[in-house]
Amino acid sequence: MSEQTETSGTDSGTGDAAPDTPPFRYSAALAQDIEVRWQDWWDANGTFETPNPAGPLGDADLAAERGEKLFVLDMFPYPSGAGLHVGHPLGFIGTDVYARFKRMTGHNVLHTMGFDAFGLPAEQYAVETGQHPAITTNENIATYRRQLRRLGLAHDQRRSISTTDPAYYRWTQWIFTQIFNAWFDPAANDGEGAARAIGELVAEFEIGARPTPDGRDWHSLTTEEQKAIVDDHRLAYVSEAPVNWCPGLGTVVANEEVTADGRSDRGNFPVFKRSMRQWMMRITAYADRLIDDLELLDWTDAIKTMQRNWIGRSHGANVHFPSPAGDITVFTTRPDTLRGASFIAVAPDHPLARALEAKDPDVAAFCAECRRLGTSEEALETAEKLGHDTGLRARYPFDTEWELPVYIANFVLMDYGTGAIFGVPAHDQRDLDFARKYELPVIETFEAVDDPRPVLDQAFIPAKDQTVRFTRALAGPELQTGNEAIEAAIAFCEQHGVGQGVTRFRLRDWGLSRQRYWGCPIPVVHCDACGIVPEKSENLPVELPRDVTLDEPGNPLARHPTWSRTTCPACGGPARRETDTMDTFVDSSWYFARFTAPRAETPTDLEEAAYWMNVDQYIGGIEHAILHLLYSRFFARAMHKTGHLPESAIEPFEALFTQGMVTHEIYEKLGE
Ligand code: ANZ
Ligand code: ZN
Repeated sequence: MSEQTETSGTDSGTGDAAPDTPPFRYSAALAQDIEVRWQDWWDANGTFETPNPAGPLGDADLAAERGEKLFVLDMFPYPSGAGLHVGHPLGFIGTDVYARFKRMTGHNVLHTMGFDAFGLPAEQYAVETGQHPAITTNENIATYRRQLRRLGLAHDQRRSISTTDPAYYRWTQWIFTQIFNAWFDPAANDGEGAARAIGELVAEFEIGARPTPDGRDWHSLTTEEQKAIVDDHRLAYVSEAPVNWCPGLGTVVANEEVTADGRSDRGNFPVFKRSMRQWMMRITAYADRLIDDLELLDWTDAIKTMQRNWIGRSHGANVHFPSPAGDITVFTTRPDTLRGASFIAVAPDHPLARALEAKDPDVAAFCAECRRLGTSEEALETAEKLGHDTGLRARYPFDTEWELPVYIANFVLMDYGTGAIFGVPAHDQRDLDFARKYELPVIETFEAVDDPRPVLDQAFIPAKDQTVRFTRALAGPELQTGNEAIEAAIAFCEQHGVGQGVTRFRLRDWGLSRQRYWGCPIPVVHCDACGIVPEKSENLPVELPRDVTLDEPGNPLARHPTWSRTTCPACGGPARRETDTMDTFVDSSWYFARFTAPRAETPTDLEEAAYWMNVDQYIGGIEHAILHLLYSRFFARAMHKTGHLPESAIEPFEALFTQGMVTHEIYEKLGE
């Protein structure tokens, strides 16, 4: 956006205008004069300040006089060095017009703008230029503020926050410690499941009301063993997890930050999958709720579908195939096709493949090739399907005579289901391609009722609610829908002790560790005596040190000479601070709640939050339609638990609109 005001030309309306120019022509200069004058007036008079019903920004009478509350929210921007881009005003002006209309027609409208200001670009800029990220960020925010003001947007400035402000991230850290001190009890809340305090879990173990994972008596365990069990339950926990590691940036990056050809969208450095120690949030505990509660929302079907697919709930069965190397357990959503199985395939990282790899150089070479080609879902979509016959034979669980070859296959993912499948070429296209390639039998288990025809190049995959004729049913009548047949097959497997019904999710826990400086510090310490201990709330925020070296690879916090040295909040002994910082998605998971009471000495003020929430209209980019919304929905549930959001706000965004993007094509059409 241009900051310049055009004052050239005969239209300028100032100075020695041509005699036939009217004195008050609405020229750029006159517009400038009027707008700036009013913008000054609005600022001086707090025209766009919106009263809370109580508290520091409170004015109960004024709030009542203005009318019904309305919360209009834009997705807050990352303040980049280039200033606002053309897409920002597209959304911001839309919400501003709407907010103004509502204000003029009797509503108390909350409309403000914050800055999602932690993150890699400022840090990369520091690496390149030596300018400290705090300086860059503050300059960029100042630019954005100036530009937003020039647009004349009616924002309540008093509520504007930056996620980099310690007064904000103090509460981001505090919420993190609450999540750390909680666990998910699936039995709570009449079997719906709910978060509970970690102390209650410990108490249940102590009195023997809850068995330990391996059944040993709680009191016979060492303190370390007890701690490990408790840590395994926490909603925020440390784990070894596969991550996108980007050596060029020296940090883990999110899936969204990786391009289709496996490079970082920032800097274009190669990205590798590797296992690393990571802080995680147990968002998967909420998978069912996060899917089911979508029903309540006034969002487009497209976005709901995106959320649903991302969470990816699959109902099916784990089925065990005996083999000389032990049982191979596969996950299937179509147990009704079991009688059409013609092979077993395991992932290259499956324990069975690993064991064979150590003994058999051919297997080792094949697995190495698979890893080289990449094992991400995206990479596998397009890659050629490759298999290696291990020579091992698995027994069909219902029939001692029938044996299936066991392959290692590149299209089987280790981190989905059990990392092993049974292949049914007749009813799965990928399995069919694989069977044709490796000359495996194609065995049909059902056919179309009206127009049965043999499977040749095209697998027969009817909708699950379509009735088909079973020619080789595992259980149930000849004519049944897929859904009926699946349920019958699960029951049959359970009766015969060869499998169990299970529900699986594609959703993974949220890995939030970043090995970078410009992020919110994870507020825990590591103590040799006590393990991982959250920082006391009176010691929050754990502030970033200012004096860091950004010109070498690696994590600037980890190499800071003194910052990580501290004392343990539990025992007072020497301890080390966590040097990972948080994914910026954490910062943006609750900013809207902070807007309701930006000066509260708690994350929010429940009274204000209850008045303002939910967000009545949220507007932003479709690129945030998955993770940002999912994480915010998770945080809202956590904040309800801690008493900082009302129960009605566990779905924080009532209505959502994605404004689309300004593209070159539109630009060209406008020019026509
Ligand atoms: C046998 C079968 C027969 C399958 C059939 C499908 C059709 P969704 O719906 O996405 O959950 N599968 C299971 N684990 C896998 C893994 N780790 N990597 C790759 N594929 C995997 O997909 C579930 C189906 O995907 C499962 O059901 C399994 O193939 C495959 F006619 O089992 B099915
Ligand atoms: Zn300690």
